[in-house]
Amino acid sequence: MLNRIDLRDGLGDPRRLLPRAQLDVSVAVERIKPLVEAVREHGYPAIREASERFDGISPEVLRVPVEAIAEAEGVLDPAVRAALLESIARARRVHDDQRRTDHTTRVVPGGTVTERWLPVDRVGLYVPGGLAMYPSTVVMNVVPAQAAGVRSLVVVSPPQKDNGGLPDPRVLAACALLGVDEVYAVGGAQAVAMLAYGAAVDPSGALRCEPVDLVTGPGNIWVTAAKRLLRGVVGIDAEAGPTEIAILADDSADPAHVAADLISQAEHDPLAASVLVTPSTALVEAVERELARQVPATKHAERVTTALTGEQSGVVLVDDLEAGLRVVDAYAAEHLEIQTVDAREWALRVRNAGAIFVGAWSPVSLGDYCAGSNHVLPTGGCARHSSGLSVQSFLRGVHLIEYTEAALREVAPHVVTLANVEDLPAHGQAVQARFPGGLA
Ligand code: HSO
Ligand code: ZN
Repeated sequence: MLNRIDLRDGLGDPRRLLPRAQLDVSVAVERIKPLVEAVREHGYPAIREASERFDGISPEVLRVPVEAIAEAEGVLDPAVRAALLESIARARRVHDDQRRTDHTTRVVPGGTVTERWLPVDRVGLYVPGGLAMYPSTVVMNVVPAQAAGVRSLVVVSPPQKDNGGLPDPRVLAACALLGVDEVYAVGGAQAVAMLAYGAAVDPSGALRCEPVDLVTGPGNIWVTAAKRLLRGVVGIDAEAGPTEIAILADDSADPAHVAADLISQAEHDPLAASVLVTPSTALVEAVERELARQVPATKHAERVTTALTGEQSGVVLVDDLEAGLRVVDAYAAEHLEIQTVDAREWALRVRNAGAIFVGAWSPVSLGDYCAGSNHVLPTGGCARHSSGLSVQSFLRGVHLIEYTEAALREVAPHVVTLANVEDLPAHGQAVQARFPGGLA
């Protein structure tokens, strides 16, 4: 069922031969421009109109009442509650550990540079609500923001017809468990525009969503397009595309597990990518047999089949694991599993991946929910230059520069020389003015 790409005998450049979902975000950007402009200009009525059009519903008051958030927690299934609390606790353990402390470097006697890590003041966290509901994504956005010390955080999530226009109750319950009380029933590009510009959120204009400084979280192509368009007005995390799993495996891998893991991420989206990279034709045959058995039995078989048979998914046959390593590095998957002998050694040699799942007992699904790691990860090859969401995503490093008179005097001639080389003599003068008696 999987496409086959044969890279054995060094055939071709892996970067060009590997499949990837083709999403044209720039076309989507053009399409949403009028909507974003309308939200900037008119606020509330434009948001309502867009929600009605795209989600088929919109509550009159866009801010979710705190009572509704508390109520959602109250009616939460105890097993779901326990699982979410476990997910939160593990994520907190990891993300609290990522906190950075201020650091002072003594450059010369009397001259220091201190790097201070300051949380962003106010952030907007996008929680999708399309083909699936994502209370786990609330956890993955909120936990690092809170660990970073963000004081004001708001969650936005699309209104659901079957919840009277409020976001999914399990999303609201996750907000309650995390102590988030500012939630808006708004999704899509209109949500990102509301976060960027701020807007009234009720007919009278008494309630408002104030603009945020940073928007994070995954979303569909319209959300991604809005993030791209509004970058600069607000900060954004990486642009999120359809989810991806690559598995580097050898004969030691269990084909039933490999197939199950490929299916697990294909379940997200017909455009999801599932890629197996292996030197073992025996494994490929066994995985195909497993797929033939497991896919028809899975709940979202149609979506999974579309994803697995799409051009973005497939098997890449390589000469050996060394060649496989080059392929997975070129592909830079959002999620990379290593199911080989000596998995950890191979994992440590990987250069490009959003997150690496090492060995037989660390499947991507564990990371999606309960490993403690973050599941908001770079897709589409962005792992070559970007990282997943972490405490760092919500911090800014600010330098404090502190020099004494003697330390400035000592380096002043170099500053003056560099200023003159750039034909910016007033820069040099700003230093010389402090030493009217000359520098010597
Ligand atoms: N695999 C998705 C995250 C997720 N999975 C949420 C289940 N729920 C992108 O990393
Ligand atoms: Zn997932």
